[in-house]
Amino acid sequence: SLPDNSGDVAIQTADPELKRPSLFQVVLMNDDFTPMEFVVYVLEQFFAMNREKATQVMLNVHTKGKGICGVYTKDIAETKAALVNDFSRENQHPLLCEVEEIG
Ligand code: NFA
Repeated sequence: SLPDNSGDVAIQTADPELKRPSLFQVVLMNDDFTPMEFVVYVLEQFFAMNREKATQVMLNVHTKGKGICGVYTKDIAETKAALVNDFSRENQHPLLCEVEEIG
């Protein structure tokens, strides 16, 4: 038998505009107590950095006071920051991860 052609089919006429999502930086804050090796471990595990990159970012946070770990959409940035903060708290370190909207 022939295929059924009777169903309604919506035809797209104009270009739908896709708006780019707002971007958010996940930022790590320096403190006096969290061990450097813990910060490097966090950057490797939660932000997929290799040892060299993680060490570079950790030292940047240590000397400048804060530093960017990555740039994501809102939900992903907030989830990453919450996972890092939970992990730091579980390990009794004061390490703080924040989310900042990019201007
Ligand atoms: N300042 C911490 C120390 O001297 C290391 C650190 C780096 C902490 C980056 C937080 C973020 N042990």
